[in-house]
Amino acid sequence: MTAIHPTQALGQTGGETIIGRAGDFPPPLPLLPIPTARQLAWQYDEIRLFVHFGVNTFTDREWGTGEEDPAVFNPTGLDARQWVRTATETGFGTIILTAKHHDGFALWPSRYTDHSVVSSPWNGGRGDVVRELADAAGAEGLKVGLYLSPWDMHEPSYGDEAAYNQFYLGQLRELLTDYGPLAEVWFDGAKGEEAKDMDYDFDAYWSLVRQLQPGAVMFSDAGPDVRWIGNERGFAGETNWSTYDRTRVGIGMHGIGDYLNAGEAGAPDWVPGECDTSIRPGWFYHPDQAPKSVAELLDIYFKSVGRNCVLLLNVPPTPAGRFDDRDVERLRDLRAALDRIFAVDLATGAEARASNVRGTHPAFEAARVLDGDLDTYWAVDDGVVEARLTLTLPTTETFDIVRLQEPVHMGQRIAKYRVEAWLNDSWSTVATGTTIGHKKLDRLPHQVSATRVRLVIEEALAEPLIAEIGLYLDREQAGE
Ligand code: FUL
Repeated sequence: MTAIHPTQALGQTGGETIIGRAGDFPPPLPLLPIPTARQLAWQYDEIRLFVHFGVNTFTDREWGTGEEDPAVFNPTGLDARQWVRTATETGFGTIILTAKHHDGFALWPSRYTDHSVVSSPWNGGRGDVVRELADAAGAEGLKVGLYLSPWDMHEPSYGDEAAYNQFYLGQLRELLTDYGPLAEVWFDGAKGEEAKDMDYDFDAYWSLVRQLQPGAVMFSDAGPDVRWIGNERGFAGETNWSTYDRTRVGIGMHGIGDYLNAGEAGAPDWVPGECDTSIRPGWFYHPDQAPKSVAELLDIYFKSVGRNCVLLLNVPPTPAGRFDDRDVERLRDLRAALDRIFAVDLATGAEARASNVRGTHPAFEAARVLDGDLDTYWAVDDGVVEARLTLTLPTTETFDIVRLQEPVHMGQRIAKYRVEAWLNDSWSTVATGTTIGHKKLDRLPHQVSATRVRLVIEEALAEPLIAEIGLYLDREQAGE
């Protein structure tokens, strides 16, 4: 059977919406590299919760020494269910625990060391924090991730490459096999100046994770699945490509912060950024520290999730083993603020028209940016890179936030855009930007009241695709 171009079949010439068989016109080619299924699941989580807990919680330190007496680890009211409830209530999809930090103290009863919960008075040496978390999270449908520090100040074999790598792989296998499915494994790159010189066998570590937990993304400076964003403030670059060249980075390498922060356009590896930061100044709990304000946390959200990243926000349990009430309150307030800001999408009900629609086909029409579905998108004809999409709102609306989303399952494409509003009989630029990726949130310096808003794509690595556009008013910022 001869394929008929749907435009011919439907006698369509203009950019109007047409009724046709969506399957007749295939999607454009993806722009490689594209994310794996586990990377997409990670990206759609948007926010993950980090938990730093261990001997440092009891010694009031950020980095331990490796010489801590395990007896210091004695939480009086450890309540992993409270961590999990807080996470689910406030919108986190995954919780990641430091199963072992640099001091080497294992929060689970590892067979390969007695520097662990078995030597602590907690639960008479029969406790297992990783188990408590896995059970509590499993009951609530929250995903779990684990952090196993390669740098280990306690382990005597550290410095002997073969022996330590075997030890580390032994511990890693325990975590990968004994606690159910893991969504993320965190490989930290920190190593003290005084630490013995040795190379970690990351190829072996990563291969073991793939073999035993194929659904887990692995985090490090060098990926392989998600990369450190280059700072601990939680800020991605304004330009943030999910692609970079893994051969240009090494774990713990100095001088790569800017590269990690921005990624690289057109680079060969899909390794999107994760923004890790803490709700408090430290990663571990310190009684004299306080949580950041909602305004600070919102700023972090807009500069992480709103810049094509996943935000990994740390909340440190107290020595009792619970989240501090002030931190829980702050997370609830953050959730309430986000819900308030994004409750009403002012673009709802708008009419969408584009300068070009792929094959003038409904599957790719402009209105796809308003259908709430990240899998569908507005697309242009092959060879078209510059394009415009105009939204005519049902009535004049006032907004100060613009949400743009690319369907990243097709690759990341857009390199430069502007958003314009029809004001006083002409188009005025209200926002400019470079990359978009999974989600770009532009906070406008002023409120804009307009009936027509348009997105102008100025540069793209391939035909641009847009999955979603939204407009919001942050009433609090607006002083209402
Ligand atoms: C760093 C570590 O040295 C900090 O203690 C913390 O765990 C942070 C998330 O990563 O590299």
